[in-house]
Amino acid sequence: MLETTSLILSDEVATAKAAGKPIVALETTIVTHGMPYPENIATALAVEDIVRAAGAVPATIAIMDGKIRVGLTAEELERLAGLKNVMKLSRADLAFALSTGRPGATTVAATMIAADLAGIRVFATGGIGGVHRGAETSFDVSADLHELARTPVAVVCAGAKALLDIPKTLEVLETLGVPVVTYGQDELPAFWSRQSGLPSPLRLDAAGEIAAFIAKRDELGLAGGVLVANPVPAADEIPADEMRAYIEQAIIDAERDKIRAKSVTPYVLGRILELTAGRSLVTNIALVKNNARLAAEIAAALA
Ligand code: PSU
Repeated sequence: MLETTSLILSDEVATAKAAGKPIVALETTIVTHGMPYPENIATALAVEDIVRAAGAVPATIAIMDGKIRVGLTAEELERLAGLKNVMKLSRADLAFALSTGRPGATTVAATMIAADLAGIRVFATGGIGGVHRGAETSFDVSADLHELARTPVAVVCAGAKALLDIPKTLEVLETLGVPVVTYGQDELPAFWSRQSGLPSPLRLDAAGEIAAFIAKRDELGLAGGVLVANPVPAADEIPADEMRAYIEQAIIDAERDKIRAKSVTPYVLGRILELTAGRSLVTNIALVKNNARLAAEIAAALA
């Protein structure tokens, strides 16, 4: 582990590290920018319990009081969710939050950086950022993709969020040398839906196989992480045919309201929540829990 004065591990995480127990990193942008209150807190705590029940230790990451906190108490999570002006942090501004003392939630990119500093290899989230629709003119490509290319953390997600341009997201991941492994099916999942219409570049059917793949990449000294795409359980999905109209409407609304850069994803997620009358949130919660379970199994197989 890289010890820095900016990094603080909770007692639970520090004890797990010392004992060589499996640890799963969890992000906080989903709490502050991805889900409404109080479902955000309830989900974050439930996800931690799922990780524990699967035999691993959760490490929820955020920037508070000028420190990277790896492992938060329920009270600290509540405090973070209740703060105004919490920054949505990525690689570019993580250190800014530390130097200015501003509170910050970590995106996939910033959570990977913090997890790597803390020596944590596996991270569960909902969906990664990617290439936005219209990126050929806006150039809006999430820093999550470049982080996956350079930081050795396996990210378990339910695919790229379907509001993105998924074919272009896959192309960029391929160019960057990031392996995309779908768990248990041939087709890449699309966050709220099990189907994306696109074949997954790679497929594995067991956590142990995913751990073995990660270990082989380490042996070869390959930089970067692995993206694991875990389809939302069938009982919880919103089929892709049905999601399409909601997503298109939400994107039209975002353009009308001139939403740009970091605000696009939170805005579109919020609009889709309204358009689906809350169903998208139920699906989002289910897929995050499902990802936490698989991440804990992968972490246990690696440990
Ligand atoms: N997963 C969810 N909801 C979210 C996110 C992930 O279920 O809100 C967050 C992650 O932190 C991811 C971010 O890094 O959305 C992507 O933001 P952008 O598209 O602006 O890069």
